[in-house]
Amino acid sequence: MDFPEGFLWGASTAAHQIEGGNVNSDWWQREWGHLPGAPVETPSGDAADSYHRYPEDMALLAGAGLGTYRFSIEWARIEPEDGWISRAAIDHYRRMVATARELGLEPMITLHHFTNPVWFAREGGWHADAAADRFARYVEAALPVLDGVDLVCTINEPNMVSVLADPEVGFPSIGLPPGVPAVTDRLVDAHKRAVDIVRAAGARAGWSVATQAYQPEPGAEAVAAEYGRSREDVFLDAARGDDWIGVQAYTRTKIGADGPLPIPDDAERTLTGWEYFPPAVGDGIRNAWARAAVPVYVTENGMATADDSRRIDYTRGALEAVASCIAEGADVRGYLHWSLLDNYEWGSYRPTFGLIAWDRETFERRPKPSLAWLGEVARANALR
Ligand code: IFM
Repeated sequence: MDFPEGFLWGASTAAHQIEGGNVNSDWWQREWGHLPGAPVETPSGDAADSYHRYPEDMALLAGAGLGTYRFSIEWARIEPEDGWISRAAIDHYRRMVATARELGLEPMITLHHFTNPVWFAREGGWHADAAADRFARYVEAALPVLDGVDLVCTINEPNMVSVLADPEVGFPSIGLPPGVPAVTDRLVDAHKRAVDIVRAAGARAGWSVATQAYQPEPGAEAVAAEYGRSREDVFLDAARGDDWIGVQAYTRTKIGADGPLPIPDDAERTLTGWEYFPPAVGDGIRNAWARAAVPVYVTENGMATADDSRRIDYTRGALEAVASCIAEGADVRGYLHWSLLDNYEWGSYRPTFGLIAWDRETFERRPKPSLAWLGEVARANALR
């Protein structure tokens, strides 16, 4: 199974999940009970200390044979107070881009990955009328980081951001709450404004959507279509005219006459409680390609497991689905695995998604066999 020439291979991360010490973000403040929200099992703390150790992390990625690193820059570090821009934080992320380039990695930058500055949250977060203005101002301020960067993701999983705009909502293991319509509209507006800003700076802009593979039981087609509309399709439709769309797929959700169905008892589950279903990425690509009709990048895909050989099985299955979509005519241009490192899974460190583990005391990196395996696939640009 050969992949198209120029296909991008890599891995993704998000700042709050690996950097550590992201004290000015709303998530940190929630983790410690300083902002309202559902209690977490473990606060993020130092995370993987990738804020300091990113050169080593990037070197491991590049050394394995993977060519693209998607990472996010942290709004709460760049603009820790309303209207005040930290030049040091901008310089930090510029150094990350430079380091990626020195290592031969293509950096893909995400501008927003779930977390907001505390001051933004206190203003009402994405519920506030001024939210899109505030975000546009931040994107303008972050432009020096994007110098020479080709692919920029404005907002990661806006469908999850809309759901998480209600701080009491946690990540469900089945289905998804419908999101907040006014927040969804504001996110679309913020995205479109960010696309204009990013494009004017010379990069290609898109956003990445959590695709859930809503699969109807016979007779439940209309229910599934309605279920997916506000939770996924509205965000894919909004990507029409963008430079690309990101698909982030992990599992499927079966939909019956009354909505999402429980995962059967005999189905294999991952450490997040999701059904093991590698072809989910194919459903996501097909829906994204049909609706957005722009080049598709798989910007996240992977599995939380302590069994790394199962991670390889999962990824092989997912790549077979990617290859099928390409054979069917979808313009898929890259595959970025979630995640480069075991990371903070929004409340706990238990679900391990990483190609690389690390010691919780010393931060010593321990690459897993799956990193070398995916690197070999990337070098061959083929699945053998
Ligand atoms: O860890 C998350 C990531 O932040 C967004 N996409 C899904 C991943 C796994 O839950």
